[in-house]
Amino acid sequence: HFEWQYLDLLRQIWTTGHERADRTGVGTRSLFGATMRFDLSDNAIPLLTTKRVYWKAAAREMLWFLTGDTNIRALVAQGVHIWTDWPLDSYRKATGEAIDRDAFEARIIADAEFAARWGDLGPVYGKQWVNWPVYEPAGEGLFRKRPQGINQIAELVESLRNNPGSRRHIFEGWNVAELDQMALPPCHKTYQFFVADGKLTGLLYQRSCDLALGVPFNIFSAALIIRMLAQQCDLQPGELIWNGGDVHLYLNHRDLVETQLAREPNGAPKLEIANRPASIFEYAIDDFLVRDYAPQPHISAPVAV
Ligand code: DHF
Ligand code: TMP
Repeated sequence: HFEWQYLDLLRQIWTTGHERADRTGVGTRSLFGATMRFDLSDNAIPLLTTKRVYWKAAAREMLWFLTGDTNIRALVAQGVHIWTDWPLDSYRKATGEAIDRDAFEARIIADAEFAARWGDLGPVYGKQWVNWPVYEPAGEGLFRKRPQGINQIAELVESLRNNPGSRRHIFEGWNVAELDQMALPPCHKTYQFFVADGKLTGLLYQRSCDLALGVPFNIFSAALIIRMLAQQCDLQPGELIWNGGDVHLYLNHRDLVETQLAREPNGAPKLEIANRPASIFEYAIDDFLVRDYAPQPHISAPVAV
């Protein structure tokens, strides 16, 4: 079962990881450099079965990335809460107000100006993926920003269709010049693709990996974008190769780790894409159907901000 790779990594890091102080103050056990491979043929999707993963939140996040939006308002309006804690933390620190998460989200939805001021994550994933900024000379040593940046995703679709043998099928979130404006520098930062025998394989390089909370979302999302790209380019799905840099478990995830390691994978979830829209930018959440998913109960754990 594909999931043993994940469970083995969970066990290995919990038992032998380097214990380190981290940015959040929580502390982690950490392993540097890990790989998992997932077969995506016959609609197979790497969705964990040893705990319920809210795959629709991950799919909605992926669709939000593809719009280029970086404000959490559109996510919150769809009931997706995974990005709320970072703007909430900035807001609390800036104002000293002891607002709770639900009240903050309610204001983000009710008040567009408030959302514009407090809900933006900066030029993160979506912005870099579909609108990477470009500067052009404006004389006298000055530069101006082009109104429209580079759409890496549109260019990738073109290159997969027209030049499948290329070794340059990449999109990248790590815009060095803008890291300081981002709420968090990209974790899933580089995606590369490979076409052989009519199949599309993707490799994700993730520099920093919260194995318990983030990674279950990240592998599902990476498989999803491979499936969308394959459909748009008339290719079959090949594999997802996930490469982690700093792969860690937060020290306050002990209960999750012990509960999950006491379980065994069950079943083989499938992802069906029910429509083929005219472009990669026109998928809707209802186009995605997960079948044969009967996971074990969700395991909640605190997220380190
Ligand atoms: N910071 C940290 N420390 N870990 C992360 O995984 C992380 N991920 C981010 C932003 N910053 C991060 C964006 N992605 C959850 C999942 C993914 C995600 C952020 C949070 C999460 O909390 N998942 C829980 C609850 C999901 C829900 O209620 O919708 C889970 O159990 O999967
Ligand atoms: P860092 O920027 O100090 O590395 O902290 C980012 C944390 O968020 C780290 O624990 C990794 C985690 N993370 C994921 O695992 N997946 C994600 O998609 C995101 C956004 C963050």
